[in-house]
Amino acid sequence: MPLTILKLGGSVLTEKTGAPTPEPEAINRCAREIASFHPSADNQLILIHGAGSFGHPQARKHNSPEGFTNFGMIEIHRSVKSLNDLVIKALIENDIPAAPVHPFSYMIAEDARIVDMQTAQIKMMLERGMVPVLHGDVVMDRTTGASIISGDQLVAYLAARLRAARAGLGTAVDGVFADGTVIPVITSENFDAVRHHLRESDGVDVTSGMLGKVLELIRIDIDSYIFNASKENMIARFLAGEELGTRVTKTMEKGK
Ligand code: IP8
Repeated sequence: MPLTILKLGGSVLTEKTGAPTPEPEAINRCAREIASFHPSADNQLILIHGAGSFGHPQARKHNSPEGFTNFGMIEIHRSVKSLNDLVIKALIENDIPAAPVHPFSYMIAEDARIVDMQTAQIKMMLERGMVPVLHGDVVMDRTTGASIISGDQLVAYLAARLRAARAGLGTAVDGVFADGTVIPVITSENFDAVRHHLRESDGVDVTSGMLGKVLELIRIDIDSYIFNASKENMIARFLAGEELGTRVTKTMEKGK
């Protein structure tokens, strides 16, 4: 303890559109910055990454009114798993004991919301100083058969369930913008006033968009930050405890 949860967006790690294309330099830079945090049993870290071009185009291709076919689900999962392999490899090369944890294998959703997830393994990994690395994924869904769970939803779920001290969403933008400037704090108190500035998913992203990110983070009672992980050193600064980008939290009193 304490536990930090960091998500790296798919747009940071991959070329977001078109065929699955990683950004190896960005992946390595992220791994180097994470290494500077020295994750350990006393300084616990869970990493989550988005799918980028390894998941969104595939999910879009296989989405139909009848839901995902078995082979469609398998293709989506295998694709995002191959990005997870690249991330894990870069982390290990930077001396981080990173362990893959695939939501598809042990999570159940209802109507695209997580309802059942085993966390005992994750807790045991953290107690040993390992860094579990999860990702947005396709998962079995009791309502729809199968659904896409974003890394953002995983961040909020795990942060609440494992009582994280801090969470961060590293994106390719500086935070949540209103009229060209970054909004410093969003809480349930000012959410209605800023909501119209938040964009829903663009054409590529099958999940969140900025509105979805804020809606995930605002339900949980800890300080979360939406910041720019594409810029050098921002991940290291977030992990070192700095306030960056937009802070999102449930109520003003809980925040700093
Ligand atoms: O990139 C989406 O996760 P996200 C997961 O965190 C898939 O929204 C498979 C599209």
